[in-house]
Amino acid sequence: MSLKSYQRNFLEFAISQEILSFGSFTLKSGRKSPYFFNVGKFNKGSTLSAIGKFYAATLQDEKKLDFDVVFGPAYKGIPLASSTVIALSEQYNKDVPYSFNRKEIKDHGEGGNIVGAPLKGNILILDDVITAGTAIRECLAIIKENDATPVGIIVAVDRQERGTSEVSAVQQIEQDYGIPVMSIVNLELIIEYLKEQGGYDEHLSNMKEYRDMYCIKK
Ligand code: OMP
Repeated sequence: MSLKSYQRNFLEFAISQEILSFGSFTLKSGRKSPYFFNVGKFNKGSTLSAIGKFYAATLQDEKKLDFDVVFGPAYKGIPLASSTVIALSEQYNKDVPYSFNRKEIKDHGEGGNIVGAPLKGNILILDDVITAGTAIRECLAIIKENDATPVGIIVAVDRQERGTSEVSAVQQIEQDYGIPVMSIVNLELIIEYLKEQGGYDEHLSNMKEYRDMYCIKK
């Protein structure tokens, strides 16, 4: 697997903004990880605008998907989906509807728990990170409850971690739902980038150890 230029730019940007950081982090799964991708650090206009462009570039580059609506699950998917549809409109002249869910049911005003474009037709789910796939499976359930059809998923980082079988969480979702899962980068590409840059020896050996323990073998 080799890095494309937008992936290299993305990693340079994410590391410089400390969105991708190295150290010791406890994940939702309880695993102790030597790296973490923190969407909470997209906390100003320039970084949020940049991340939308990276998602949009990946969508342009990856399998051509026929989708009607981009769905950004609450909470972290909301600004990411918003910034991606802005990038699709401004950079690729694609005016894509988008929506997101409320975590709390609203029973007054317009009611319901979907905000934005109606959740109908072919849906592209856009979220931050897939580790075990729990968050994405919850989101797929929301799409199904609304009688819409999930046709693809895009995340910034596929951590390539195994769940209960020998395939990764992403591969398991692709098999279970029959839809593609795209990512701007994955663990393999992050390792590739660190090697290419040099000076990350300690982090690299921790990342490789983690990969051997929890991730799929390429
Ligand atoms: P899964 O639901 O196990 O796929 O974990 C994905 C979620 O974990 C993300 O939506 C984040 O809330 C969180 N997470 C990160 O944000 N960045 C990481 O690098 C790793 C995780 C994580 O806890 O696994």
